[in-house]
Amino acid sequence: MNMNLNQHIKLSPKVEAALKEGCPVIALESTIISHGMPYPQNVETALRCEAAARECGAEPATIAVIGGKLCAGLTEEEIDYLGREGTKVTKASRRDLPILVAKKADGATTVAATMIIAAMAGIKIFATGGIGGVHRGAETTMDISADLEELAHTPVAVICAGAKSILDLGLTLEYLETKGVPVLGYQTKELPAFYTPHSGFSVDYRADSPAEIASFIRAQREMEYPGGMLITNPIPDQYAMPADVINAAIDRALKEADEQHVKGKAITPFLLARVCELTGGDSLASNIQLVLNNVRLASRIAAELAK
Ligand code: PSU
Ligand code: MN
Repeated sequence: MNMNLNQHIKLSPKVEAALKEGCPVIALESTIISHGMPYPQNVETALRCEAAARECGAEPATIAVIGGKLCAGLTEEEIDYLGREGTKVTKASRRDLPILVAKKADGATTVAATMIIAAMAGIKIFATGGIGGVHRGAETTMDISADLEELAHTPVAVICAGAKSILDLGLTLEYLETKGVPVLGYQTKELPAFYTPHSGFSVDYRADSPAEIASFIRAQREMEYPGGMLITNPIPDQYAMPADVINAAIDRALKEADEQHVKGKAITPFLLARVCELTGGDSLASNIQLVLNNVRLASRIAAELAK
């Protein structure tokens, strides 16, 4: 790590020790805490994710920008602060990191920004809920998440539950194909749609075990590919939402966003909050379970990679 970069990065003692010893470490994002879930479930979920990673033998590195430092591994107080502040914290994607560093400010990192900091810290595996993608209507709005570009450039494997149908799933897959990002399904050939295991779209490859996924990641690293990989892990059936209920809520939320002219970085948080309200919290319960499920898979992949 060069000195210029080093001064901006702060690893928690546990993350630093685990990395030094070659023990499994997984990254976790923080926009999901500040902008993805309401308080206090956001903080509870973030702490449960950390505990789940440790139970599976991986050290969790929750990532955020605090006081201008690119942090991998947060204290409970820092997680609580991000959760309480909620959308008052800057939602930080790739473009925001240099500004937050210079201003010594705080930011909750999206999938893109979390990947960047994870790569700087030497963390190869990252678990989250859902990634950003190509929005519906992107052919006129050009609203395509920076998360997709990051997957094309940054060597971190992201475990998610697919993408929500607030996005155009077909165009999201096309974009990833153009950018050369492998998209895997864990024990399935179908792209999961976040709240439900089914989208009707196919992924590129099915992988049946954490060891097999680790072998794909290892090959990608050995070939010195610059980009990452997307591993999609379906929500367990017992926690899935009925498709008609969730689709009705998403359609209504999209219509409201359009009527209220919600744009840019505000749109994903707006849709997530509305879907949660419209389903009376049922979607939040599903969201929490699928994130935990992804953390467990990511930890097992990290353990295989550490062998
Ligand atoms: N999808 C979710 N929950 C989330 C997000 C997406 O189901 O919390 C967050 C992630 O941090 C993701 C970001 O990286 O939203 C994408 O935002 P945008 O579409 O503005 O790039
Ligand atoms: Mn966007």
